[in-house]
Formats: sequence, C-alpha cells, structure tokens
Amino acid sequence: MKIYFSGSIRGGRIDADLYRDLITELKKYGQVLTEHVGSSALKEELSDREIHDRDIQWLHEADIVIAEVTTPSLGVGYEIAKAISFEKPVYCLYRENEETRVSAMIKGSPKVTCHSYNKFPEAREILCHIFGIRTRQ
Ligand code: 6K6
Repeated sequence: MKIYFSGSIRGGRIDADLYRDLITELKKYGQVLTEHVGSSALKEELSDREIHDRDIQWLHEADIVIAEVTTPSLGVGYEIAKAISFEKPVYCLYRENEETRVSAMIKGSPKVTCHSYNKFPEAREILCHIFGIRTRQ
C-alpha cells in the first residue's frame, strides 16, 4: 500500500511535529511516499519544477491520499484536486478551530472524506478505521 501524505510546507509549518507523528502512524499501514513533509529540517534541494513533477509522479503511484488540512496550503489543495482527478481515494483530517475553517471546496467535495479530530489519539483511531475499511475491500 503506497500512501501519499499531504501537509502544509510553504503554507506554514506550525503542525510539522503533528505531521511527523501522523506519518509514523501511517507507516504501520504501508509505504509513505512523502516522509519529508513531517521533517523538521526541510531542505530546498530541488527546483520548484522538480518538486512538482516528483510529487505528481508519487500521486500517480499512490493507492491512497491522506491530507492534514488544518493549516491552509495551496499545495495541499492542489494535491487533493489532482488526486481526485487521478481517481485516488482522498481522506482529509483536520482540527476544528476558530481561526481557520477548512475550505468548502474540500469539505464540500463528494470525492473527499473529511474527519475532524481534537488530539492525536483521535487521529490515530480515524486512520485505524480508514485502513481497516480499505484492507477489507
Ligand atoms: C523545503 C522548504 C521549503 O520547500 C521545501 C521543499 N519543498 C517541497 N518538497 C516536497 N514537497 C513539497 C514541497 N513543497 C510543496 N510540496 C508538496 O506540496 C508536499 O507534498 C505538500 O503536501 C504540499 C505543501 O504545499 P505548500 O503550498 O504548503 O508548500
């Protein structure tokens, strides 16, 4: 199972540690193609074009896309839209808060399954549910 994890980079890194923990959890279910999204020491080694083309290739290869969408990010939104067009199953996790509300274009999409959570253990349960369902299909 190849998993594409999507989370904010240039949109803001406030949740980077959370992404790292989610990725650690996701690795129980398969190969995470985008481990760098949870890294605290991201390096800009590739050009923007190289990043784009590599990530699109990984999206093609992925069996499932999991996005943490609490921090709004153009790149994450773009990846979600691309994943939908590639007919990949897309799941979004987010924390409800007063400052940021998830875009209606994500929450309102019939092609995206959204789950809200408060603390990490709840997110872990949601992932268990998602992969429990998917491995039975
Ligand atoms: C290091 C520091 C800043 O940028 C980098 C290297 N950039 C990226 N490397 C890998 N994937 C990236 C990079 N920038 C964006 N992405 C992809 O877009 C990731 O898969 C994320 O899910 C998403 C984040 O988009 P932005 O708009 O928040 O950057």
